[in-house]
Amino acid sequence: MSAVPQTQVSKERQDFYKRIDTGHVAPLWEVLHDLITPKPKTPCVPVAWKWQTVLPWIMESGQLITAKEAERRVLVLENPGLRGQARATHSLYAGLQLVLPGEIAPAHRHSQSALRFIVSGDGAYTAVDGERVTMHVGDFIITPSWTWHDHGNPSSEPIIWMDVLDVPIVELLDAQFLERPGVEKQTIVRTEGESFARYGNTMMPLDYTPRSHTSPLFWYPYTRAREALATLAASENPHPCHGHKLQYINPANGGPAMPTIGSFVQMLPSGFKGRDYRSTDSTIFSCVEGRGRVNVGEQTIEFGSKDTFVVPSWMKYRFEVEEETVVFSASDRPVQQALDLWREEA
Ligand code: 1HN
Repeated sequence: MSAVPQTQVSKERQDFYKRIDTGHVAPLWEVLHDLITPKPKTPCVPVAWKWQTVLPWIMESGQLITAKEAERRVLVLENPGLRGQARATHSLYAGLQLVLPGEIAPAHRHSQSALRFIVSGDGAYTAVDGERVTMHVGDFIITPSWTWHDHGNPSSEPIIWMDVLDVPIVELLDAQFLERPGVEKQTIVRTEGESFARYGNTMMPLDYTPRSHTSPLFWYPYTRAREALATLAASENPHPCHGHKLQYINPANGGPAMPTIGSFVQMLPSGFKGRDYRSTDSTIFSCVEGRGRVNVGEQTIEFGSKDTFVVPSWMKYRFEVEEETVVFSASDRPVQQALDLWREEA
């Protein structure tokens, strides 16, 4: 087996390749070195989207198209290494969605799973399978695969959140489905807060039987996450790479909130100088509070509240902050772990 690039290709071999090409057949040895590499070879590159840069564009989009006409008024965060593919990383889609006061983003459902991480605004809602939840900055909300969802903003201020979807994963598997009900808003069949009461208090209904791998809890309020991080920061030593870091889970099985997207929140205490870390899951970060720097490979990304940035697969990175900083993140880690592919190195 020769896994080195074939430089001089003889006339005899070229003729052979041409003949087999007509039958849709190709020689592996010409491409093997590119297919199986000693370490991850991702097209994804480190990148940051600064809030001060994107906010004016998001607000401008609000003048150009309504949420209804757009179906979803979102500016896609495209990784510079993946332009034109609507991807923030090789496996995940990310975008910033705007819903203006009085607007509705109409109901639909799709096989792709989505998360919403609220960046700016207060008092808009999303409805998931017949239950509304009011959104606040820092809240983590999931829209599981094939659940009806619509968004509305009865508040007096614009709301902006980050969407992360497993679009590229579902596309790879050719398992896309989308349905529109033909009505703008789904029928609300549950009281706001019902799911949280049932699944969000370290208790479960006695007769709970899982219908999927996804969490039955769809709203993870920032107040709870913030409180947990503050308590940890006061009681444990920070992890040398991650500070104080927690993952959002499915309370029914302890696994990730969604089977395709892992989601995390971490507090970096003031003066934190993290050690180098890398893992095979390219990760999308959104800074909630504070500010700092992340050194990724040769680059230094300065970030502050509401900025988004990406760390690609297997690139060493480390955090440094002067003030206490909270960062949300999402990646394809659950997929890699389910397939025994995930690796990390601290
Ligand atoms: C979608 O359904 C939403 O429901 C947002 O808010 C972004 C990006 C790609 C495909 C579907 C939403 C999306 C999306």
